[in-house]
Amino acid sequence: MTAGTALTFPSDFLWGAATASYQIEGAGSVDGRSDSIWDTYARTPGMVLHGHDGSVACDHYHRYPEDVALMRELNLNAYRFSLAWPRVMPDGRTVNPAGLDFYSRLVDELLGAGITPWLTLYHWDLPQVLEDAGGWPARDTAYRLAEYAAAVHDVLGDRVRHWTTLNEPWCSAFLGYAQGRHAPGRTEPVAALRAAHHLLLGHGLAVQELRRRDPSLQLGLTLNFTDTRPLDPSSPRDLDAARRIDGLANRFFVEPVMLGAYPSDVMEDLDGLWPDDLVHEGDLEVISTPIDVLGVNYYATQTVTAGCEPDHAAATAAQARRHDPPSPAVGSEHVVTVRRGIPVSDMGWEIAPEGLGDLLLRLHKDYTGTAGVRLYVTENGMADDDVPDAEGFVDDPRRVGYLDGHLRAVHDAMERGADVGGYFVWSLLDNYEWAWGYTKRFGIVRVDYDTQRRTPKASARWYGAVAGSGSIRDDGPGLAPQ
Ligand code: PNW
Repeated sequence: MTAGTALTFPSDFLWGAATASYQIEGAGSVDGRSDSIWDTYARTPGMVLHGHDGSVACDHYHRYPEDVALMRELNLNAYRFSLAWPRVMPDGRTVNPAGLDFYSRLVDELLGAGITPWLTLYHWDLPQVLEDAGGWPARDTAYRLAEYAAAVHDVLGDRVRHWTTLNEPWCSAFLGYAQGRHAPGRTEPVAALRAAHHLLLGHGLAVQELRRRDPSLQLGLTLNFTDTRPLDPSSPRDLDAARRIDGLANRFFVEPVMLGAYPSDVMEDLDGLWPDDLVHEGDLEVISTPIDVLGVNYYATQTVTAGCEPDHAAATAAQARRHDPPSPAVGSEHVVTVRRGIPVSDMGWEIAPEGLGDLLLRLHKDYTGTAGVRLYVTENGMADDDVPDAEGFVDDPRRVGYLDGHLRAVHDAMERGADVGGYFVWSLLDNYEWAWGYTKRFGIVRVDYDTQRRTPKASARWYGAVAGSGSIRDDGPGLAPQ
């Protein structure tokens, strides 16, 4: 490579891949694991495409040594994974040593391969017993999360330095309890607000518990952010629609954690829905317990318009008449997401790398920079067609272009001052894509679900070379570095 043609990242930059327990592990009833809300949801007819469930998935529970070896071949120096709470505490309260031991073996395997474990406590697989006791809308669940954090720390605290409490609480609360397109499939807008607050409270309690045990841990949470834009920037109604979605999806979560308060405009949007008894004295102090890292999951920009006047009752009634699923945007159900005609992934999500750069700079400037909190891109990637050749190899230039463009945006944001410590591609493996079952493939490694054979795609080769060199080329997207 000639001088000046590489965009180089810092030498301590983390080059990782991410997964989640329910999406890859399988072994649904092995070693004492109980059902999670996703097992129940997937078994409910009509909830998941083709009735797919995670009982086998990528069989990672049994194949983790092979998967860690793959990561090593791809030069990854970090791996983001989550723990299945129903493995660790099948009854929601009592520790199951056999379940926890799996993660101990996984962590040893990673450390042996020189890969930093990046642990997430909760990536959506709540023990069904805790849902039966009220789930996230019940305040008690927040305290259970802190107990679970402590139990995991007892066993892994000597080897794991990076701890994330929650993955994307917006999805857990609003897709799970308002829209019903995620487990547990409830469609109760007020319960979703309760869930959101209790998820954040659980995060704060877990951070306090972990900090008490070891002040030197790197602690944080991962949020999903969408760069939300108005369809017509000159329309006050569309501008209001974009403000509302940005408020509920982005600021509603980051502001209590970083600033110790819910955004006042969102509270106004939720007037009449937000329960008076929800926030107890001291909750926001707990939620804003200092963290070290903020995980950023970014996939797409979102373009919105106001379908009608903002009116919760009228908009939800209209949705029901159209037989649409309820909107996850509680209090802003009149807002409609539209396509603005740019390329989209297999999920129909807009491919817009510049949105990631804008987002990182905004987070750094508005929230994390002054607090000394480091940003990490904890998920970024795309669902793409799956056309394997006879050997099972997938050439996926669109994904290479996507990853290249987004890494370029990260590099640019860092040059403009954002403090970003690493990047985790979603995902290491093709896996169980929630309500889409196995029909959407996000992996840089192809999984043949009949044979469980893993075959690195062209994007894995590309990403492995990037991770190995710590740089991307500066002369256009999609080109493999030398
Ligand atoms: C994230 N949305 O989920 C999750 O963290 C992953 O488990 C998942 O596989 C990945 O992104 C790809 O979907 C999301 O509807 C699911 O806005 C849905 C939404 C956002 C993120």
